[in-house]
Amino acid sequence: MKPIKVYNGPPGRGPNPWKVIIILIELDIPWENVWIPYKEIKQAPYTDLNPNGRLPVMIDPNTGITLFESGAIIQYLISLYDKKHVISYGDDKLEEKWLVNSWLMFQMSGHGPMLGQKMWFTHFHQKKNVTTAIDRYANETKRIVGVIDSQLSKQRQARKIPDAEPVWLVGDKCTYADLSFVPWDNLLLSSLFPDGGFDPEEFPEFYKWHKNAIDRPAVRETLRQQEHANTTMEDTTAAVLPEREE
Ligand SMILES: N[C@@H](CCC(=O)N[C@@H](CS)C(=O)NCC(=O)O)C(=O)O
Repeated sequence: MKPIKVYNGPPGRGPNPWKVIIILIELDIPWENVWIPYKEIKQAPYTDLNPNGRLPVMIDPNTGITLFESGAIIQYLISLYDKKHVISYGDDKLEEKWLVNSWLMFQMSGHGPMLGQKMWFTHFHQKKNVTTAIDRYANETKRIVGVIDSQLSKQRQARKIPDAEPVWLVGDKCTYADLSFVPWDNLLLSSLFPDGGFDPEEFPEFYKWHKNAIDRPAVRETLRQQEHANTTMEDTTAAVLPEREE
C-alpha cells in the first residue's frame, strides 16, 4: 500500500491534521506528512485541493481520492480501511455504528469550532481582552465538556463499568469518535485556559477518558510526533494572523 498523504502546517500546532493521523496510526496504514507553510494554504494550488484553504487535506494514492475536512477524511478511512471494525462498529451493531457518527459530527460542529474560537480570542485576536467573546467561548467549551462527561457517566452506569476501567462514548470500545476529540482536548488541558477558569477535575469522567485515550500507543505516537514537529520546525502560523496592535 502506498502511503496516504496528510497536508499539515509547520510547526504542526493545529489539531485537525493530527485527528486524521491518529486514525491512520490506529489502523496501521502507511502515511506521510506533506508540510505546507501557512502562507500557501489560501491560494492555488492548495485551494484546488481544499477550496476552504485550511488543513488538513488527504490524498490517497491507492484510490486517487483527495479529500478535505478532517471528519470527512476520517469517515473515508474508516469506510475503506477499518473492515475489521477495530475502531468502528459494523452493521451487526447498527445503532452503535451510527451513534459513533453522531459523536464525530458533534466534535466537528460543536467541540472543534467552540474550542477553536476560545483559542482565537484568548491567544490571537488583535484586540486583547474581548471579555464577552472570551466568556462566551469559555462557557461553551465547559458546556461541551459537560455533555461529554455526562455521556461517559451514563455509559458507566448503564454498562456497570467499575470506576478504574475505561469508558467510551459509544458501546464497549474506543472508536474513531473518541479519538477525534484528542488533539483539541490536549490543548484544552494545556493552553486554552492560561489564566485558569477550567478545572478538568470538575469533569471527572471527561478527564479519565482523555487520559485513557492518550495512553493508547497510536495516540502516544501521534502526540510524540506533534511535539517533535512543534519543537523542531519553523513556525509559519503568523501568516494567518492579523497584524497585532501594540
Ligand atoms: N473543519 C476543518 C477545520 C480546519 C482548520 O481550521 N484547520 C486549521 C489548522 S488545525 C487551519 O487550517 N487554520 C488556518 C486558518 O485558520 O486559516 C477540519 O476539521 O478540517
